[in-house]
This record gives sequence, structure tokens and C-alpha cells, in this order.
Amino acid sequence: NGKNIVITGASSGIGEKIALKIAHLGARPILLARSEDKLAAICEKINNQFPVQAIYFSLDVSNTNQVKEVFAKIYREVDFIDILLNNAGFGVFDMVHEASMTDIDRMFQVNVMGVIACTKEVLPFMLEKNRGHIINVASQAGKLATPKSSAYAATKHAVLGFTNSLRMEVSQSNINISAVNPGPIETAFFTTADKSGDYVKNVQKYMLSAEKVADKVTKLMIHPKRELNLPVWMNWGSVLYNL
Ligand code: NJP
Repeated sequence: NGKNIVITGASSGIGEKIALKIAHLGARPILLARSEDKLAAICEKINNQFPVQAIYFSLDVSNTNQVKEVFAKIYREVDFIDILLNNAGFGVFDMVHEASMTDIDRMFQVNVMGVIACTKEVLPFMLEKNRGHIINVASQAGKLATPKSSAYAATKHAVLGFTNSLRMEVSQSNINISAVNPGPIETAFFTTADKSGDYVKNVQKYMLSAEKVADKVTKLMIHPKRELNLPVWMNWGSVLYNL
């Protein structure tokens, strides 16, 4: 209640759902993503529905200069960011021998460099105040082997590596560092990740709803812990490719 919570990737999927949930609980959502029109609509919905003042800024998290500018603007609006949810991310699923280096590079820029850049903008303030919570959305793909998504999985392994090291660095402080590792969720993620639709066809019955994931992440904000695992117990290789 009364907390300032920055959500990257707030224009759709789990980011949007989490924004609505935290506003319902009385926190102030600060929404970031590239799609300004979508953010404006979500912001308006929140401010009409709940007694909070949500704000939004258009941001491509892979653009480090833009990240600095946007966080400077946020700190002109609020004294302190209580929680940073690094949620912006995307995947393009391809076999390694067919994957494009441009897609792979872009996944690392957004999924990894974006998380690091945003974290660096809030961490000094959290260290100064000796409080705060940074939550990084990784994936079960950052823990398990998931065929056809090796580059995406590599970005999420990187997010977990960064998260675990950061947690150790701030272990003498009151700052909480968490990772969220979902399995497949019903969001727009798969329109980019799985253009052929084959992957979704195979995993559809195992998918989590964005609503359920948002519920769990909101609980994690209230009761911080190291990792929130939302696994889907299946053998990816056999489900997807008869491996
Ligand atoms: O997907 P989606 P999710 N700069 O596509 C934003 C992870 N995850 O909610 O910029 C800034 O509905 C994009 O906004 P826009 C996944 O890796 C998912 O499922 O306006 N923002 C949108 O708001 C990701 O880290 C599944 O296009 C950028 C948001 O990111 C997180 O969950 C499974 C951006 C994506 O919303 C949320 O994804 C799993 C940029 N450069 C982990 N690029 C799953 N869905 O199955 C994108 O284990 N965004």
C-alpha cells in the first residue's frame, strides 16, 4: 500500500495484469514499455478504477540512454522506487542452425541488458535507503533445457546468474532480490516466439493464465522470497519433439 512500483513490459501480458492488481491493493504503478498508446489506455483504466495515480513512460529497455532519461524523469515524480519489476522480454524460438543472429542479439539486448540497465538506475537509491525489492522475470527456460529456444534460454540463464550474484552483493542490506521462473503463460509472447504455432499447439494444455501468474507475483511483492517457481511438470523434449 502506497508503494511506488515500476513495471517494465507493462503494456501487455503479465506486466499489464500485475499493474492492475497492485493498483487494486493501493500501490502506485509506474508503467514502462514501447507502446505508448497501450500504456496510456492501461493508465487511464487504472486511474479511473482505483484511488491511485498511475503514470507511464515510453521506453525501449535495450536503449541505455533512454533508460537513464526515463528513470531520471521517474525520480522527478517520486522520491523512491520501492519495487522494480524487470518484466520486459521476448523470445524467438528456432533451432540453433536456423536461428537468426539478429534475433539472438536483440533477445540479449532486451532480456539481459535491459534488466541490467534498469537495475543500475534504481540500485544506488535502494542502497542509500537500505530498502527496496528488485524482481527479475526469468523463466523455467533459465533452469531447464528447452529445445528450440536455446538462445532465449541462454538469456534467461543470464538473468538468473545476474539475479543470484546481485542478491549476494546486497546480502548485508535490507534489499530483496527475487527471480520469477514461469512455465508457458497464455500471453502475446507466443505470437513472436512461436510463429509457426507448433510450440503452442503442444504446450497449450500446460499453459498458466496471465491472471494466475500476476496473482503469484503480487504475493511475492508482499512476501519477498528468493525465487518464485511456476513450473509446468513436463518433459519438454518428449512433449515437443519426441526427443
Ligand atoms: O509477454 P507479452 P509476457 N523495451 O508479449 C515489453 C517472460 N516469460 O507477458 O514494448 C521495453 O504479453 C512489451 O511491450 P512493448 C518473458 O520472457 C513469458 O508473457 O510495448 N519493453 C510487453 O509489454 C518476459 O520477460 C512466458 O511491445 C519491451 C512485454 O514486454 C515476461 O515473461 C514464459 C521491449 C511483453 O509482454 C513477460 O512476457 C516465461 C523493449 N525492447 C517467461 N520488448 C510466456 N508467456 O510463456 C518487449 O517462462 N517489451
